[in-house]
Amino acid sequence: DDNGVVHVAMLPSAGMGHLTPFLRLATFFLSHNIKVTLITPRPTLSLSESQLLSRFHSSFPQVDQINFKVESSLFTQSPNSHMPIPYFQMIDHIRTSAAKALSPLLSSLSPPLSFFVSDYFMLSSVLPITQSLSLPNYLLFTASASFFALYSYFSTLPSSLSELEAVEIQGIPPIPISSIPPDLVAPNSIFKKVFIEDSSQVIKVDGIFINTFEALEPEVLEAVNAGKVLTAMPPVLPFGPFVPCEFEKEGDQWIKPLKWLDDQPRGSVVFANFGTHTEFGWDQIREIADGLVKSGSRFLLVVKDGKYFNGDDKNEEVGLEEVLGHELVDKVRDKGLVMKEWVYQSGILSHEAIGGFLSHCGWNSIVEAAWNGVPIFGWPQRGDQKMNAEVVKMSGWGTWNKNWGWIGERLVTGEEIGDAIKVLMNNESFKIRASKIKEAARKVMTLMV
Ligand code: BUP
Repeated sequence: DDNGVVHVAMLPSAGMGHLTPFLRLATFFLSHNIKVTLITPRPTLSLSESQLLSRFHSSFPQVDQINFKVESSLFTQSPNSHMPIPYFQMIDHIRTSAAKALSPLLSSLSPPLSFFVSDYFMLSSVLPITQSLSLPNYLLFTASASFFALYSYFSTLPSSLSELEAVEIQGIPPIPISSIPPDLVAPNSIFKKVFIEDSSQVIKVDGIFINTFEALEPEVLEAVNAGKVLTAMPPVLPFGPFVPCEFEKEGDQWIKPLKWLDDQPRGSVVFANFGTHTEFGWDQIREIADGLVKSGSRFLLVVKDGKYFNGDDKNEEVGLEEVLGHELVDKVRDKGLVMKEWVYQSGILSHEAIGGFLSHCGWNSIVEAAWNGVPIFGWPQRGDQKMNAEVVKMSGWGTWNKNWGWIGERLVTGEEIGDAIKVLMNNESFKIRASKIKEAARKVMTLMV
């Protein structure tokens, strides 16, 4: 404005994988004296999101907080702080509600906005509004640059992908159809509808922030910015790695696993955590525990409790004794720690006792592992995760097994999981490559701040 105040409004969509990078980018703006207004849809999808938002706002009271109500006939009971409904249904409702609520909100902000950063899942709801206000509109793409290439190219692809072997985009390696999110291959999903609606709008934004960096995805970043993917591509800004912030630590519960790790030898522990959407059946959890024991490594396993995660609010106690049986529980206790709650993942990954990460390959998890130089064995479950696992494999600091399939396709046995962990923990070249990636990540950060 006239007084020289730069003011940004930011609009995340739903899910921790979207909210976390938004808040990390917000802290970056704050540290550069930019005024931030955070606009969030309420209720949130998970309890973790509403808790993270409260911690963020108490750490940064200078951030203006605006909530808008998500209208949905699915919210029948009294409004909760969070609403466990299917992810893309929630996204669909947020899109419709934002399109109605935003216009009066944005034009009344003071000082007037300098620019707007919206989630990529919100693009076609937001763009007509920012355009009518002549407000520069940036996207925060919370996934990889590889997935961004697919997203921006998507509207030029044939409407049915199922007959193709692979998606070929100039300048990047072909993406096998088996690695494309199943919801984009299926004929009529909400995800596909969102993708098609938004993909053709990408050229209208002023720029795209991505939580990635040159050394992590060199080829793709070159291709998108050289106009190989779309000739009219706006500037794509590799703005990562987004680093974890103090406010992310939840209550006291983050301390326990770190204390346990303090007693383990350097590089000896495999960390197994599968993200905020993954709901394994008990039979699969039993195989995971068995595999961890068979691997011979020490381990830190997170088995989720529904209320902290998306899509399940049963909040049932996990009866590990019942699920695993006494014998396995004893073996597990010998070598590992099992956490049933939300853990401070980026803190765990930074602990020197961690030697490897058995991960679902959510993009934030991958960038956090890169930041800390932790090799990954990928067990992608859904969405963009196979493409993310491939990014890790291509840069040589981990691998994944294509035969494990998407979640629920088949039971992955303890034997297979045990063997995978042995590969992960004993591969010297993964370690060397991972420390190179870490070095590159730290270098980018010194340039940025
Ligand atoms: Br689970 C879990 N603690 O216990 P991703 C996750 N996280 O701090 P997503 C914790 O949540 P997709 C836990 O560090 C990361 O910042 C984790 O984001 C944090 O996966 C975030 O890795 C999870 O992108 O799935 O959101 O589960 O993004 O693939 O849809």
